[in-house]
Amino acid sequence: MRRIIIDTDCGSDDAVALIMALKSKNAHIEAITTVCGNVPLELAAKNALMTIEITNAQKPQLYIGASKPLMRELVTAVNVHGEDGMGDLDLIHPSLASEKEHAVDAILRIVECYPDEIEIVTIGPVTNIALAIMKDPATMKKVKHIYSMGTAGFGRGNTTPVAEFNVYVDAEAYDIMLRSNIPLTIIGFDVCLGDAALNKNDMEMLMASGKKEAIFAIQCNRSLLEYNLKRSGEHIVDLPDAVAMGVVLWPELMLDSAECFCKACIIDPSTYGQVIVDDGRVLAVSDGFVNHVPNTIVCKSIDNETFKSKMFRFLLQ
Ligand SMILES: [Ca+2]
Repeated sequence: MRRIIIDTDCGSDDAVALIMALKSKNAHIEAITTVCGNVPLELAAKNALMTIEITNAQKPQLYIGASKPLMRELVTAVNVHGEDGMGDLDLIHPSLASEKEHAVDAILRIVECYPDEIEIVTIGPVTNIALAIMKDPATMKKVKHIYSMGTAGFGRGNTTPVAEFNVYVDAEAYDIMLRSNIPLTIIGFDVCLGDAALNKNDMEMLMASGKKEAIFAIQCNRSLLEYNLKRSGEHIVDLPDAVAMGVVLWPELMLDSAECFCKACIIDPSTYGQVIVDDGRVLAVSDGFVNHVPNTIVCKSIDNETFKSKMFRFLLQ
């Protein structure tokens, strides 16, 4: 049985990813830890607790982590996911409660308990991960693998022309994670679009199913749908965190990947949060990996059809 910790800034696409993970029969969710990002910290915890409560599956404990990025003020995405991060439908009245222990301490304790077994899935800014690395780098060396939904991958940013949201919120933290030498797989925003997104037919099918988790997954993404309709006229809900969780739960979804040297830009405001993804190719004045060692595996494409059918099976169980 795999042992997984999920670190989330629980907005609406995080909720779908959590439902998938909680329902997995092959992964034991050792803890859910929360971080500020899509929404402020308090709402991230409420939204995650709500999702645990509504999902008829594993009920892991929840630990609250960082309330602000390492060096900057918090930038949220409430314009995308709603003021409450879950479509502003007043869905949030969890009766479950969080644990007292800080998320960073919980991560370190659990990793120490299961050395070289813990896989961490980050579906928000990685402030908690960076804090854990700074607090106890020796323990964090015992993390088996980190899967990160973050960066624009080989595509364009979604928050600035070059930066993806999770990195943009706390690029210093991402920089620390990239330099940590913990085995890392990145699922970038570029592979979460197109046919990986829910279309109108998918949403109608899930809503008509009468299944609680499926309806919740669509309802909580209402603001995201409206944002996409307004921005591009497309009736779609993109679920980057669910795609990343799919790659974690079903590795065969990743059709193509590359070992890369990734570097977070943290100095210049115009490139803040950009992650340079160097796949080692020799360019005019770039010499491939001669001066660098690859520090990540970056996902290049996924099997969208299989992802969606597996996700639907979990939502409709
Ligand atoms: Ca997220």
